[in-house]
Amino acid sequence: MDRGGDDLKLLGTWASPFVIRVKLALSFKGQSYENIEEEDLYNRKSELLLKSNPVHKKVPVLIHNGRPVCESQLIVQYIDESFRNTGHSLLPMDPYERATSRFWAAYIDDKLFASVFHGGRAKSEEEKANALKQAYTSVETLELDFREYSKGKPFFGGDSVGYLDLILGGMIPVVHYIEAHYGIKIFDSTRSPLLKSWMESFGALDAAKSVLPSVESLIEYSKMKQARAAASAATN
Ligand SMILES: N[C@@H](CCC(=O)N[C@@H](CS)C(=O)NCC(=O)O)C(=O)O
Repeated sequence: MDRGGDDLKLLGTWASPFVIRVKLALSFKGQSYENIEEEDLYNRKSELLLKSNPVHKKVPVLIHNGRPVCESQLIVQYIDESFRNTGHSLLPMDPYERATSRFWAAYIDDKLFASVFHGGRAKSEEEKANALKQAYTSVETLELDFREYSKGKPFFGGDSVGYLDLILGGMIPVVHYIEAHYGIKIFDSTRSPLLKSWMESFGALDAAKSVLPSVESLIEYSKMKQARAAASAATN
């Protein structure tokens, strides 16, 4: 990988779907970077994060030659535009198709990701069931979009990976984790056969495999977080 005089630093936490999508973009564009892990994102944010993303104070932040770029969807677009000559283009060239890609990226975060996230934090079984229902509805809508978008090809980008593949690709580890931990299949062969095979094809690509954390590491991480929360509840 050639840094080509570009200094890239990525502030993140390894399990975050938002951070993973940025890592995927850097990987598919063949860019190396310095990975800076926030040690304790929810209790003590680093000075670098507070200085780089003073508005939201969230990861990921990509620092390119000293200048921070925030918000994962915008970072992926920035990477695509900044490294036009390496790898292939992620967003389509046609303005209408670009707008449509951005529309579906927002849908993935605002509907699918949001319901999965709420399901994980639900306080009651009813809340959990509602979140899951919402997630399935979003998956069905996205399946229809994928059918139209991919035109029988394996990826949202057609024969090669594009913007939406990376945006949704960041969620793959959490989808595997939910299946392993709760026995819930977010993408399955009845509701979303195309997305299920998309997930398998995408996850098998070298540029994705080198980035996506394993389900085992996420299970360990979640156990560690639960133990930490229990310990802090016991001392308070
Ligand atoms: N919309 C943001 C969401 C980023 C986000 O929620 N990051 C989480 C980690 S997964 C975070 O930094 N949370 C810290 C906090 O909420 O204080 C993006 O796409 O970058």
